[in-house]
Amino acid sequence: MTPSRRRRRRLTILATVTTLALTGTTVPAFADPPAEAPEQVRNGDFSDGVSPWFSFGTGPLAVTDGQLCTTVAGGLANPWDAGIGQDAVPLVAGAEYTLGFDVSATPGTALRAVLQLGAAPYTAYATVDATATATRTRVEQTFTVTEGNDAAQLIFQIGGAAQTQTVCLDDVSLRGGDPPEPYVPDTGPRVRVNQVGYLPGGPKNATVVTEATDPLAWQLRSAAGAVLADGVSTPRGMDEASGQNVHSVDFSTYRTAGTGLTLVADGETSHPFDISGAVYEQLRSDAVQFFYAQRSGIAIDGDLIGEEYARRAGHLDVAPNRGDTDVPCQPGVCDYRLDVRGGWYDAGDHGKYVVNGGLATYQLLNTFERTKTAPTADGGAALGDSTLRVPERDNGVPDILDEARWELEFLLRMQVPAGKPLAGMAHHKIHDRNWTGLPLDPADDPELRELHPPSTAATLNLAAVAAQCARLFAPYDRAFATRCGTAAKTAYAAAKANPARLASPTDSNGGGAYDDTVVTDEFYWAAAELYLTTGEKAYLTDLTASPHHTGDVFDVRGFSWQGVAALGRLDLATVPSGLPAADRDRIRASVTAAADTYLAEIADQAYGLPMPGDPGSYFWGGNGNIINNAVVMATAFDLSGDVRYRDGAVQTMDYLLGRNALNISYVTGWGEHHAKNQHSRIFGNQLNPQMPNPPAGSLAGGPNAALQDPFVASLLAGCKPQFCFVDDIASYSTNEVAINWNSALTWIASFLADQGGAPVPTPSTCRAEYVDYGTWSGGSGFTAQVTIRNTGSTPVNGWTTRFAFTGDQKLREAWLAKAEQKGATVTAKNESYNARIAPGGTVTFGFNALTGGGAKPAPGLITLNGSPCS
Ligand code: 9MR
Repeated sequence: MTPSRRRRRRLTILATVTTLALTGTTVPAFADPPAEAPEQVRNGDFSDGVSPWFSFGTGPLAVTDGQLCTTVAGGLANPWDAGIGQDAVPLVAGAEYTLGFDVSATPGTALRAVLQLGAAPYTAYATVDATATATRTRVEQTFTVTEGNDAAQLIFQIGGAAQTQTVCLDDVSLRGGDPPEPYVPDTGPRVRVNQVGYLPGGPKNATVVTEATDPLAWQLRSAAGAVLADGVSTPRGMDEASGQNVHSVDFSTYRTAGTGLTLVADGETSHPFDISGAVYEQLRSDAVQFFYAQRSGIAIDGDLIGEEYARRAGHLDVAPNRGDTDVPCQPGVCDYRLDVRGGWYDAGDHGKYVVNGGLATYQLLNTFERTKTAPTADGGAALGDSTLRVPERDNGVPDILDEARWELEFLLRMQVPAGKPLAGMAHHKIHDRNWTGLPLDPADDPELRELHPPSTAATLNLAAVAAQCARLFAPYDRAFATRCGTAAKTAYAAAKANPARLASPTDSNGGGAYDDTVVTDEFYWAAAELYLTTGEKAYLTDLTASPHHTGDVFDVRGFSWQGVAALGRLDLATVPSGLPAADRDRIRASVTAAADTYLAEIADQAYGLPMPGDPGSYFWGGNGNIINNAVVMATAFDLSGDVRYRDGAVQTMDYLLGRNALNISYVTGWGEHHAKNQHSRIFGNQLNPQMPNPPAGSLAGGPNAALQDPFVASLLAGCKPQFCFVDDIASYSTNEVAINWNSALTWIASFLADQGGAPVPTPSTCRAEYVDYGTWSGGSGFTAQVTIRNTGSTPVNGWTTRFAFTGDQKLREAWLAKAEQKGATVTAKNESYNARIAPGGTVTFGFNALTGGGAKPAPGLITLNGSPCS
């Protein structure tokens, strides 16, 4: 700043600061801080749009002619009943700052800028009072703060005027304090491992960051330091994703269980890890627990998940909440109000979005559905009733279905009621009218909640998961299953009648847009789920006519909420259906072909993850996509029994749990050094020590080379893809929590937990034939017969075979086998007289069953002693 400009500024201060509040912590000063004083406010000129500014008690925040403007109603009781602010402003005790801003208000009002603790007791560190008129004026004030806070809140309190105002701000600046430290992440030892551990029978890989170009000696050491195994590394050269010269280490041949092991190479000792069949057992339950902690509309019970997570019910219209039991639409969108209580908060915000809720619900339901047929899943016992931390424990329903139902009930409420315009469609989302600050307990959110327009994508998400609900809940709650089935059909029909109602990409005030211009994939997914549930030809016709039925749906960069054709494809591959065998085989082959692509990517990447190394492969929420590639590999394993696919899924987890450039586990509470400051209004510990960190098992979004929030835009400029992440609550584009990422984690954690103790199924040595002899008693029951042929070269001595009904079919009695049914899964064991199946020989058993509702195709997957039969 030139001296003359400085003088001009001082004159402005004297001319425009009407009141200088002398609070206990504010000391006025009229000396300029050094000209080079660092800027502490992000996006103060609004050149990047609204973010990271938030507001409360105002109309929508918008950038107009380069200024941030909003409206505020007259007659509010207090100045702090409406405000505009930003979080995570660092203040150093004893340092001098100059706060400056341009402001105008029409017709005109007093306002107050406060630097404060962003949560009760809202300690003020500095306060500047000003008067805004219709003429844009600059306000500047210099002061010393006596109390520091690494992440204070800057708030412009603009409530309390008698008349309604339009307020605009520009060039907001807080100069002073410490220059931002050059950011150097703490990456710990240069030997990068899965910090949690490895399965005894699984792959064991690590990465060493080194200058060395020749192979390095490595040693696997016990907790006491004894050398358990050794070998040499493989130089891999420069890794594109990290910009590092690296070697890889493979110690898969060491299979003995142990704890506190380390890997030593190049003079560095890795973080400790275990080798154990149980490494993923607890993650199965932790990953689901996240959903309970995110529940809206119910008090969170500390006895269930820890006292620090206990909180009041959010958004049940108890003041200051204004939702969600009687929510209006955005102006002009509808003339009715809906009760849309419940569901999960999407992520770090308090929004609830049908699109993303759909994917997350699908994955929880599919985590369960997999257990019905997957050879290693033990019939779902580990996700059954009273196994997880949900308040509905002990109700006779598998706990993972209970958790999914919390969102399903919400999704059903989002459907436009009969008799209203667009009846049967689903509203795209419901959220706060404006972005709120952090942290914020849901029960304290004062913002108006609004329903946004119905969309085709949301409607098809509802159709798809409601169809899943209909078949999966059928054995447990017939009435609920029927309600889901009806909603699914109505939604699908409404989407067909309104195929191009797209959510607006600019509708992102107070919540995410979740816009999507291509909905053919949603149509495919919904048709697939409806067909699998009902067996009805109309849905089969629609899904086979879809370009996605034969197109490549498995992107090398994974799938997420915007592209959901893979969900339909995966379910058509695994859920029993009447699809012609050739088509089913083609679909299954497409899953294994995609898994082959991901395996090739793993082999290419020195950090062993199934994602390319270019910056475009590191995007917002990419950790979810990476896991979803593992889901495809895991499904390929479930279908084929080929352990290369299982190992690909297992190895993907190494990357997420520490084998990466930052040496960080992206799952809270898992691994020596793990992410714990994810962007969240609920888990706001970094901003308010009274609040908790995210619960163990919460997945961070992950490195995002596009640096899409102002915090990382300045902190990490120029980062190599794997370094484009910071464990700071301010970074929503790299480090948020979200239901669709934790649903991917839930799926894979359950799969991985199943691999620990499970014997590795040998590729199939049996062929199964299922013959349905048709219905009797007016259609209420049917008779079927199963024949198993031993296609191996050794006799089978004692057999257990398993298959699953699609919906509510109920086994009545079996002959030539001892059979029982749990949920939809049937297990049949030999009688004493037919225990042996000679090579090339067969056994046959039969049964009578009640038809129930929905489709009753031949089970697509029948296992013999844990191995899938062809
Ligand atoms: O996960 C979403 C990501 O794919 C988008 O690129 C991003 C920007 O539109 O939005 C992400 O979703 C956020 C949503 O919009 C609002 N709630 C938090 C979600 C996770 O960051």
